[in-house]
This record gives sequence, structure tokens and C-alpha cells, in this order.
Amino acid sequence: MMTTSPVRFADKPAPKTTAAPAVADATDARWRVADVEALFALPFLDLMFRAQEVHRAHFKAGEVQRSTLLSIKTGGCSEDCGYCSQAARHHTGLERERLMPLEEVLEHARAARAGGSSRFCMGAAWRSPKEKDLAAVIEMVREVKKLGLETCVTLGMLDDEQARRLAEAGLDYYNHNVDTAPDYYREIVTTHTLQDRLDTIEKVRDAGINVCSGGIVGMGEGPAGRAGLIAQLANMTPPPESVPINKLIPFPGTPLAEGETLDPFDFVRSIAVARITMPKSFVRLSAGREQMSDELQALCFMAGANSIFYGERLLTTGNADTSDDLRLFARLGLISI
Ligand code: SAM
Ligand code: DTB
Ligand code: SF4
Repeated sequence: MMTTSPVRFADKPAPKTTAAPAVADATDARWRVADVEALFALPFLDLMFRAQEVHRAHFKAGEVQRSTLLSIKTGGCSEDCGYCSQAARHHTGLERERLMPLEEVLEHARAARAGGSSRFCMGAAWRSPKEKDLAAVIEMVREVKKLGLETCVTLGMLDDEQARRLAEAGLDYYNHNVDTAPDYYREIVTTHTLQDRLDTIEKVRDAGINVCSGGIVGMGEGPAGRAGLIAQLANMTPPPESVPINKLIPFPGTPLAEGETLDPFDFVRSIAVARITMPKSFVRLSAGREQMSDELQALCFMAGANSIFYGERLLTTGNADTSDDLRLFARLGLISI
């Protein structure tokens, strides 16, 4: 599977649309975890070069999609995801809230549209939605779509009928992350299984909704764990249209609050490997951006990230300031799409 791309030297400018063909055309091939680990082990500059080649063969370099996130139902979740501030059993000091009323959601959506976001993502801290709640979310999807925004929701596990109804409402994307490597999943979550997550992703796919699925790095998984996560996503047929790569935000009161910190270059490597193995997917530089320097974010864009969460908040914590983002886009000549 893994081939070495020819190294080009700087005496001649590289032709505009060259890619390492065996890698760029590997969309439908299976990635062995060992091959993905080998990508992680490449010297940083070689990895970045290959990621750039693949990125430029499939996307316009510098174009970055922006999604705005809103927590429509915060806290009090029955699940035990070790990273999450919203699990009822973790003592994070977060107040459990009720489902946000439609009009308040629409105010946020209008502001997101005015700010230039193209997609509005609504997140709820549920294991799975109850009937009354789903009906309310369906109404939100319909109304947000009328504003001309793409819609995404993340509501936990779905059954076939729920996925069908969301599709019928015109939902564009469903976010459901696999979060970590298969071998590591039970270290992080015990109240549901990875198979439960995969079943929901399949139902979403079958209903005709675009899949948004990614994971978190920096949970102590190590390079093998990161390779396992990315191989798992890349081997989906097809891979998710949207792949959020989150850097763990360590919340005091969660089991993962005190873990060792990730080398920032390993975060960049994760983006680059996602780009190489999922050439046609949007790779989103997701949680953790608030703590990243402009230079680190620039490396992530060079590694092939072409989507961000844009807006002052993620779900329960802050995001990079929009004014800083606009300045960074201008400094780097990035174009939002
Ligand atoms: N309850 C739904 C679910 O689990 O799919 C939706 C909300 S859940 C908070 C969405 C995703 O946010 C998780 O799958 C995880 O990838 C990400 N996330 C949550 N807490 C995080 C943290 N502390 N750091 C980084 N990413 C986090
Ligand atoms: C995703 O992969 N990241 C977003 C979104 N999907 C729902 C959530 C990030 C949450 C970060 C921690 C918080 O705000 O609670
Ligand atoms: Fe958090 Fe979602 Fe897990 Fe609930 S299911 S604890 S909201 S990540």
C-alpha cells in the first residue's frame, strides 16, 4: 500500500498538479495499520511534502471551510466518555441545561451566517435522542436550512427511523466520532461500544446523510493508537466526507485531565496522515485551536487541514477568537469557502 513518492529537489519548480500517484489514487484501498504507522514515522518534512501533494491534487490549496458549533443541549449525559466535560458522572462543575428553544438557536445561526460560516453544527449531550427531542431538533434543522446554511447535528446514537427522519428534514451532515483506535476505545468509554458508534454511522450513511467522523488525539494513545484511529476512518467505504481531528482539551474533573501533553508536531502529523489517507475528505482542525499559536495552525493548514470550527465557542469551552482567525486568514492568504 505505501509507496515512496519521488523526492523533488529545488533546482526545478515542481509541476503544478503532480501528486504521488499511488497514494493519491488510494481512495478505495484498505490501509493497513502498519502502513499508517509508517506514514507517522516518516521524517516530518517528508510527511508534510506528501500531504501537500495529496492535498493539492484534490483541493485548492488555501481554501478553508468554516463551520460554527452550538451546544443545543448541554451537560448531564449518561455516558462515561473519559474526555468529556458533559458526562453527568464527571465533576466538572458544568450545569445541566435543557434543550435550547428554537428561536435562540436561530439567533445563533443568523449570527453564524452573518459571520461567514457555511455550516451550522448543533450538538447535544445525549446517549441517543428521545422522540420529543428529536422532533424539536428536526424543526431546528428545517429552519436553519431556510437561512441558507448547511446543517450538521451530533445527537448520539440513532436508529434507522431517526436517521431517515433527519435525512427527510434535509440534514446535510451527521457528526459521530469514532474518537480513538479500536484497541483503545474501552480505555476511554465503557457505557457504549465502538460497534455501537459504527452502527450509527452506517445508519446515517444508509439514510443518505453525509458522514462527519473523526477523533481526538492526545489521550495517551501513542503513535500506534493514532495510526489505528486514522486507519479505521480511512477504511470506511467511503471515508467520512468530513473528518474532525480534535486535540484533547483536558477538563479538570474528567479522568483524562492529568494525562501527558502531546508534542504539537504529533498533532500536525495526525492531520497530515489523515490528509494522505483520506484525500477527498475535508479534514477539520477542530478542538484545541484556542491554545495553538498562529504558526502551529499554519503548519496544520500546510499538512492538509481545510476546515475549522469558527466562532467564539465550541460546546462547553472557548474557541479561537474570530478576530484572530480573520487576521490569521489574511496573513496566510487563506480563503474561506
Ligand atoms: N453526545 C454526542 C456524541 O458523543 O457524539 C455529541 C457530543 S460529543 C461532545 C462530540 C465530540 O466532541 C466527541 O465525540 C469528541 O470527539 C469531541 N470532544 C468532546 N470533548 C472533548 C475534549 N475534551 N477534547 C476534545 N474533543 C472533545
Ligand atoms: C467534533 O469532532 N468536535 C466538536 C464537534 N465534533 C461536536 C466538539 C468539540 C468539543 C470540545 C470540548 C467542548 O467544547 O466541550
Ligand atoms: Fe460527552 Fe457525547 Fe460521551 Fe455524552 S456521549 S459523555 S456528550 S462525548
